[in-house]
Amino acid sequence: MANAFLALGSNLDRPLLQMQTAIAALTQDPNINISAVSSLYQTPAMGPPQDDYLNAVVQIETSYSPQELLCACLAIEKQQGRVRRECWGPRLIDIDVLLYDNLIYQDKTYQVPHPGLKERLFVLIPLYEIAPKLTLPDGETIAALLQQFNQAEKELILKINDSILIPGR
Ligand code: PH2
Ligand code: MG
Ligand code: MG
Repeated sequence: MANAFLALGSNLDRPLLQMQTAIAALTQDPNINISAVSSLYQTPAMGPPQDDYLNAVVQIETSYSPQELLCACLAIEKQQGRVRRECWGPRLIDIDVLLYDNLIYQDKTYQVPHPGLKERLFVLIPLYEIAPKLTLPDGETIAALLQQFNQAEKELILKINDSILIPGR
């Protein structure tokens, strides 16, 4: 079993429902066990002007290989009706593999750790919430990365509910 972290994001067509549906789909997958779900955050869009996003991070245990895990995430996106339009444009649901154990991997279409992880407060803040002691494969800690942002930037990442995403609550 591997320990992995996924980032979820949505800013189209009832984002809360999209986030809940994605978590339900992950729960249904026999090769994935959810071990932690962060709070839900409302975050300003990075990229072209568009609606705010909902973001969250999920920790899982999985018997999937890194490649299989990516395929499973893309399949859930597709099942929810995601159509890929402009790069960084609005999206129904985005499920990104952030980390997979201490793996460092890169090919043409897939990079672990996720290449945007260190620069994105909408990932770092929910990740820190569920894994405050986490160290990246390169030895950097999430806590140290977070210290590089100022308070004003952090305040834009709004925690909107503590447990709304946890199935059954
Ligand atoms: N995802 C993007 C582009 N911009 N902005 C926010 N706030 N949250 C996201 O998840 C996000 C984004 C590309 O994946
Ligand atoms: Mg993605
Ligand atoms: Mg993404």
